[in-house]
Amino acid sequence: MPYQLLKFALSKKHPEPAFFRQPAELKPSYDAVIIGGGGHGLAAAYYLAKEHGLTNVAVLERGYLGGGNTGRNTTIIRSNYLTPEGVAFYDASVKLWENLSQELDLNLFYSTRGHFTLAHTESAMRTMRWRAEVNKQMGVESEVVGPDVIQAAVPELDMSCSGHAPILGALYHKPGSVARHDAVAWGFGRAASEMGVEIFQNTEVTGLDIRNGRIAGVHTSRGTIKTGKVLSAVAGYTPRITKMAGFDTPIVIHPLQACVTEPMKPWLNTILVSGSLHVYVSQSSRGELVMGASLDPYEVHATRSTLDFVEGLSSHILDMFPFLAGIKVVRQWAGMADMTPDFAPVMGKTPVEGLYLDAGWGTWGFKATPISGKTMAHTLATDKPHELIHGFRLDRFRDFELTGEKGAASVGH
Ligand code: FAD
Ligand code: PYC
Repeated sequence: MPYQLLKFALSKKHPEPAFFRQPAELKPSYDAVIIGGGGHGLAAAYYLAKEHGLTNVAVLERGYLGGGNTGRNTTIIRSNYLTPEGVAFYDASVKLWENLSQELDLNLFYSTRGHFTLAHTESAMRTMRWRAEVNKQMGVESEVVGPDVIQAAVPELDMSCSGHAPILGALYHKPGSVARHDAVAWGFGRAASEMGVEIFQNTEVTGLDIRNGRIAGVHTSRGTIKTGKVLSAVAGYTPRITKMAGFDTPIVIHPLQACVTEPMKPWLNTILVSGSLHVYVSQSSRGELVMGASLDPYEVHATRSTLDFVEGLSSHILDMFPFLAGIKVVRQWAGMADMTPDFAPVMGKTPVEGLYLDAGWGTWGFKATPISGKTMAHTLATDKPHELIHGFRLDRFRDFELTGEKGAASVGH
């Protein structure tokens, strides 16, 4: 078997097809440049080419595709948000997700499991009722359910959480799903590349060329490019880009950590979140439990992991599932979450003409990948913000018109 594999790998007769074209050199100019080869940047490139015929586009990625938060998240997809702006936006994303494997001709392992947000206090129950009402009003399937429904869905769950935090009920959101994160980056990248978009890995944007308040080009580790349109989709690196552009946003960077256990036989067929215990957990198609907790409480621009995190998370997971006591955590990692004060993203135009921002994705942006790509492509191509992103404009902080989504974040803060 290893010999066969080696033979295949070295064979010139059956080379693996490259996922996307890798041009040797940057062109001197492009119609648009996208900074960041995560899901959002690549999705924007895809929709720019597909829906607006803009293909003279370069995507510049300082590392490798999907190596940022796209490849580090726990892949929860849902639209059970709190504000009408949020619900409409994430619902449009879920609708795109449902057909994305077919559209990109790549199996994204999109798996609809249902999503329970557990409530352990009366005030949490009140928020669940509020979310359920907003969701239903907007045609999104969410309902408040009692302990019997939760126990029937997850018989292994200790409903008293070892006596520490008895579960009173939950918000149940039937469309809640998970997907394979790195495939999302590859799928959008491949499809964009097939339409003519050029993707450059190991290519870092080091400066912006701004003349008379307009973007004129970008400086990169491989030379300078002229362009009149730049989209920054760099998540945890956003403050570095806005510093280059000479304006500020209220985004701060906090690490968010996650981990997986060794594989087990399938037993958890849904997605469980507990804001009070700071836990979210699902079981991957490989049988691992994929788990995360709250943000690290201080601003750090790094992706280091801590023992503190695994200890805290494990103790809460064991409150919920004492039978997991002998199961090993086999991997842990972190991403840099670009947090906003109202837990909604920052999307659209900036004080620099021709420079657009897709940022503030904090702990919630994976589910938004397709719709952020589609709406940012529209915004870039037409120079008019897409109607779905009005609630996410940068100016809302100046105008005191926040889009408060904190009550719908899965992650404790
Ligand atoms: P990224 O994937 O981070 O891509 C940005 C890219 O820009 C990076 O690859 C980076 O290398 C590149 N870059 C940066 N600076 C430069 C430069 N100067 N030049 C060139 N390239 C540059 N969201 C959910 O919806 N559900 C979840 O369950 C969930 N869980 C999460 C769990 C964890 C542990 C973390 C960290 C995040 C989680 N998120 C979740 C959030 C989600 O992962 C992100 O919001 C989303 O992936 C952001 O995608 P992106 O494409 O904007 O950014
Ligand atoms: O947005 O659903 C979410 C989420 C879960 C874990 C991190 N983010």
